Amino acid sequence: MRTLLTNLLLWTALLTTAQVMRPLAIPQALQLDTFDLVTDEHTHQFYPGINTATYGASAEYLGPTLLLDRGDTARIRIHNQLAQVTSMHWHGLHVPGEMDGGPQRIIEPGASWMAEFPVKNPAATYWYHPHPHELTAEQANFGIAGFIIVRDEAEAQLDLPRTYGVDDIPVVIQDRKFSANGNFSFYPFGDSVLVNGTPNAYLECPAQVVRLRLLNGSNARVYALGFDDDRPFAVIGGDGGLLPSPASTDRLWLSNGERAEVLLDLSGMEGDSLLLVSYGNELPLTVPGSGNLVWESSSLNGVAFPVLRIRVTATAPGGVSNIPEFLIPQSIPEESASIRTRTKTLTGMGMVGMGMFMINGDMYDMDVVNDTMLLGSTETWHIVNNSNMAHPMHIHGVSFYILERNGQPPAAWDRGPKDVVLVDRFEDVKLIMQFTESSNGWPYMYHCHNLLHEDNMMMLQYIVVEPTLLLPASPTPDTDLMVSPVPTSGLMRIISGWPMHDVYIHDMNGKRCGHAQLNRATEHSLDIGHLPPGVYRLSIEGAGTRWVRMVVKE
Ligand SMILES: [Cu+2]
Repeated sequence: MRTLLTNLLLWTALLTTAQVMRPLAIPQALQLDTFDLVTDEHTHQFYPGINTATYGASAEYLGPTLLLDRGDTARIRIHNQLAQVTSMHWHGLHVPGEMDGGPQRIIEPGASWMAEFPVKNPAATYWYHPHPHELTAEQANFGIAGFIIVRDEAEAQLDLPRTYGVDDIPVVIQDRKFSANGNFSFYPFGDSVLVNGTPNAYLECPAQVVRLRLLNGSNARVYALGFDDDRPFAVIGGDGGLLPSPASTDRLWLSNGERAEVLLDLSGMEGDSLLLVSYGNELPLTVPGSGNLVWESSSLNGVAFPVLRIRVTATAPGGVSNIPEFLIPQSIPEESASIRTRTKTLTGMGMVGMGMFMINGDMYDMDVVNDTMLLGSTETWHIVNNSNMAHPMHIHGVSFYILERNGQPPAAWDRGPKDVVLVDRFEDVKLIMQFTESSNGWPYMYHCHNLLHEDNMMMLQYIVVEPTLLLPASPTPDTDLMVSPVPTSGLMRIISGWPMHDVYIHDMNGKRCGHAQLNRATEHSLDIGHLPPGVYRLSIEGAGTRWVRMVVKE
């Protein structure tokens, strides 16, 4: 009874304080040689006097914004103080497989992991979040996520707002469900909108051009963003870089994991205010966040609701007064350069938070490599959605460009490099991408970024290998040695023109993981079915010499 009363009081407090506007929290921005992020459990008061159990990355909720310069080396150390395993993924960044922080790269409780990689991406807004197997949604829901802002010389040449927290504002939008005791209730949808962890947030902006770096950090909700007076705004960039020129629109959909940089001209508006709204009423019933009554309910579903109040203050010195006409020239790969077309068909039926969704009939299996790409190659993908709802599909390790949506060119603001694309029911979205990073034995994921679908195995993985690994498996005159097939699911045939003594298998870390004596045979069947997927080196000795072959286990 007492608990019930306490809960009721808390809940009433929550409701009454719910209407009070609060200044938008701006995550601390850090620029360091080596970043140290501690993932840990915390308590945070989103509403005064109400404690909510959270996770954070060196913060009570969310984490600092990491500032990186293109061309530099990023060093980020994760110290896991959670009671469970975690991992950390640099969403959108082109990093070698072993640094990508996928589900294989787990960090045990109490352990640390140092990620070190060259910053190759163009200037844009990226983010970090955990990616542990079946725990991504929970850990992200509790609050582990943060912005990564990459800067480069080309962007620095442009007359754009870039004073962090003044006219260049990170805006991560998350809906959260609070239970009566003040804690988060894990659910696909929330009834409270948090921006940078702030409920009922307002932001004071100078009366000039301001830049919002929008990120959908929600579990499942898609936002249809616009302003309350339907004013147009300029989209200058998407997930992985700036556009050739600003694209004007009065609505912008943002699906889970997607980013957009937006310029808003507030000149002459001092003392005025405007409201960023999500027009959930405009979403079709196939999109999570719409008024689809069959799915999990939320008071925000299918309605327009406020996201962020912008109050316009005096002009700040050195502000930007015009939206530039041109931004960054685009270098979209030519379709003629594509060496392969893959079709990824999404199937399944379910709810927003549950169900069984598949990609090409498969669900995630950490021991299966689903695709093998050649390093440097360009491919065309069709993502075809035959399931019952829209899915935000994310590909690690690359940026892609949308070529077509159901045969039509994409909207102007969707023409930049991206890593998440919302594919609605019955849509066929055609993408082009170049694989420029090696997986080095650590697969890259591609998956639905609805975090509940992702944790429910709507995810597959691929590796990127040197093209020489996959040359036709015929004996070459200089070696008279054939190893096939590559890639293999287990069994391989080794045929040589000379008697072989030994074959040694090493993984890419140089660890020996197999040896067979061949007793002067010229043919041998080797089974590596027991080894995890990845790239291995075979050393075959005989005839007074040693031949090395790289093989791929799928
Ligand atoms: Cu999905």
